[in-house]
Amino acid sequence: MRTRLCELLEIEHPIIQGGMAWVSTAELVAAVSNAGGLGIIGAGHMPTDILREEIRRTKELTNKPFGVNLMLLTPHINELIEVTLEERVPVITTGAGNPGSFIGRFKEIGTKVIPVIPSVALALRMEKAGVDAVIAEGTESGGHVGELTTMALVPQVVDAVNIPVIAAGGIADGRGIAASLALGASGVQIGTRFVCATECTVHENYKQKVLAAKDRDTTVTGRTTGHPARVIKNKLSREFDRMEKDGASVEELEQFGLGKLRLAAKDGDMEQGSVMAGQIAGLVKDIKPAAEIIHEMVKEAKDVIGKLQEVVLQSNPV
Ligand code: TUI
Repeated sequence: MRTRLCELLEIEHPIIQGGMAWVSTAELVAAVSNAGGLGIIGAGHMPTDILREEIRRTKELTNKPFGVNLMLLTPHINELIEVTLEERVPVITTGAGNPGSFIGRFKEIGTKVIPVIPSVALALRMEKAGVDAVIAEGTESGGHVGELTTMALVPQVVDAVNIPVIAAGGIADGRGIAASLALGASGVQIGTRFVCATECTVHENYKQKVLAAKDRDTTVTGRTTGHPARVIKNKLSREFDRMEKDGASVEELEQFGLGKLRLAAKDGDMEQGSVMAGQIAGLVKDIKPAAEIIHEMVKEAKDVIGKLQEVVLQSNPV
């Protein structure tokens, strides 16, 4: 299954592992890249020296391309950008903002730049600014989310731009990959499924919470802050809802949210921590090595596309 995205990124399968702060560290990233996908370190609010270590550890564990996700709401984002430039990371993805001001510096050293975009307007601006591809991420995703669904966003972005489009949000198996290709995407970004990869170093409680989640178990908190995030419902999300209903200020809500993702991902606190996951969590049923996840998804996608071709061949000519 080779697409334009595989040529661009020099990878075997058109599958990017979503960069997840506190969740996607060197072990998972290298496992995904070694299996022919593109692993991505989630920089999040990481201290700069830790990000450098993660990058170097990834380089030790794989000689395949990999990436770093830069979360643009991070207070020390400029320092994280410098480290990523110094380490000459092959690919960067960006989230939660517009990377316009620093695209050129990465392009100059040959780093591929792939922003997450929640709308056609931003996709067009990014294409003009010279990015290599865009990730069209629907509101089904875990973490920081936009308004549009993957099903509505992807084909509209595909029609608007001439660069490869990567579909994200609500994809966790081969059916999702086949559907994304049908919408015109050149590849997919998958986060939640990889939380339950053997190599993922997130706290075991987090993996179990994703495994136990059913279809309606996620919710979006923080809409009033302008930075809505999809999480698995728990004590923290109910408390957040209550504060928002009671008219808490943006500052109060942001202060309350500080450190909560780390609390879930590192300390395993499933009640007071922020357990970010996508709506597709209900489809994740087991923990297995990243390579198995990838190979099964690719096989399933090919089978699904084959079956669809049979449906077409068996139907009467119109
Ligand atoms: O970034 C993500 N997912 C994330 S970030 C995160 S950590 C976090 N910290 C504090 C508050 C909220 C989250 C957990 N998960 N996904 C990529 C993404 N980017 N989704 C939506 C967007 C986005 C939104 C607006 C990208 C660009 C954008 O542009 C606005 C503008 O500046 O024009």
